[in-house]
Amino acid sequence: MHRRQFLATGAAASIGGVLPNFNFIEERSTKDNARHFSPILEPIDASSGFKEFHLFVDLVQHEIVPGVSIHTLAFNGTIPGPEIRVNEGDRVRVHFENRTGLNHTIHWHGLHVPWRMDGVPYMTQLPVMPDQTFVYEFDARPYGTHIYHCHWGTMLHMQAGMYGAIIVDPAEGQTDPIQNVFPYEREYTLVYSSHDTNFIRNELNIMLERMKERRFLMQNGRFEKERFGLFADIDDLKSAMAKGYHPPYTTRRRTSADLPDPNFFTINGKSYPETPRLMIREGENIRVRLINAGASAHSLHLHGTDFWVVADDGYPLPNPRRMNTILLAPGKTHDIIIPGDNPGIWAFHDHDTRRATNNGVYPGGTLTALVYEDLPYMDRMAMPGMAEMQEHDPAAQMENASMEMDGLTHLPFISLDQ
Ligand SMILES: [Cu+2]
Repeated sequence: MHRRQFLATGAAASIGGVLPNFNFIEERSTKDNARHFSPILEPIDASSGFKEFHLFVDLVQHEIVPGVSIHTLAFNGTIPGPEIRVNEGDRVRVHFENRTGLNHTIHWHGLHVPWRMDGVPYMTQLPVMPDQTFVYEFDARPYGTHIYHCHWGTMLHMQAGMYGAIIVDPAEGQTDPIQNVFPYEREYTLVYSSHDTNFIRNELNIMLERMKERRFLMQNGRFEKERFGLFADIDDLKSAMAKGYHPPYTTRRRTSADLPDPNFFTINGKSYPETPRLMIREGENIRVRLINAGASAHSLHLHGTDFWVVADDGYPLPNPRRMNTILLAPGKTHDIIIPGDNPGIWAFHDHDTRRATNNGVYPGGTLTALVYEDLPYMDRMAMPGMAEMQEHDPAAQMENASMEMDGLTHLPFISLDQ
């Protein structure tokens, strides 16, 4: 038997189950880890007096974890969409181009934009239809961590991937109110979401077919608003019903089997083991912006220390609160400060453990870790319990021996190479 094969068999045997499993924090340098965060969107033009950005939506193939890719919707080709950073008071212009066969809008969640820029279809604007570009224009306010997302068919479009972070920094020349209280140099944005991959695939196919039909009928002057559920007001609906129109909720009932039942839980579009890590050094504070762009709540717990909750929906809290578990409800943002006061490698995970799985299999989901970059090499390599395990478990002993032959002394840990 090949050594690698033996190693895999040994690992499965030692957990006593039939499920293939893995448990590791892979080797990842700080530089590699940086790739697990969204790039910041570059303005296209600053000469107009506006900070102008270009966002587009297209169908993409997105990998959640190795072996699981979905065909879905994304802003600028990535999930989440790129991070937009502006300063308070900036005049902002976003050219939003629809490259798909579906309708979309953008809602600026937490920002106080003019109402016609709020992105709610048929309430504040018409949907941005296939091949159209819509220009959103607003002043960036208030300060803080916010979200942008599609507001058309949100049950599908948001979990499909149409969300991102929009962060309003203090006005140019002003210092950050949180920086004033908790000096920090590094910050991380973690955007949480949950996805039902079957629901996304089925609904996207249905919607694309429906839009094809709608476009065909419109082009041929045979578009009937009833067929697409478009009514001017409640009387319009009632008169259509008097003529035989049945609203879909009267003819069928969707059960939990038809509604989204998420099987993947992501941070920045990826599930464990591909989740971003929080890198820290002893003595420093890091700022972490937690955003929930999904429809599941996350009860996030940090091992090893407490963090300070410093902002709620973007607003700096006058009295920061110290805790180790925070409920991140759908649509919420919280900023936390983690002090580097207990060197180690510490789990940071959802305490609703169903959300620490991939397709129901643990470990996975939003599991991640706070990792000290300056942890001494020997501390990282010496795994407590390893010696005892070798003494009493012949399988583990053999497994470890074969790992040594492969040039590994112990289970793979995080590499601290810069
Ligand atoms: Cu959309």
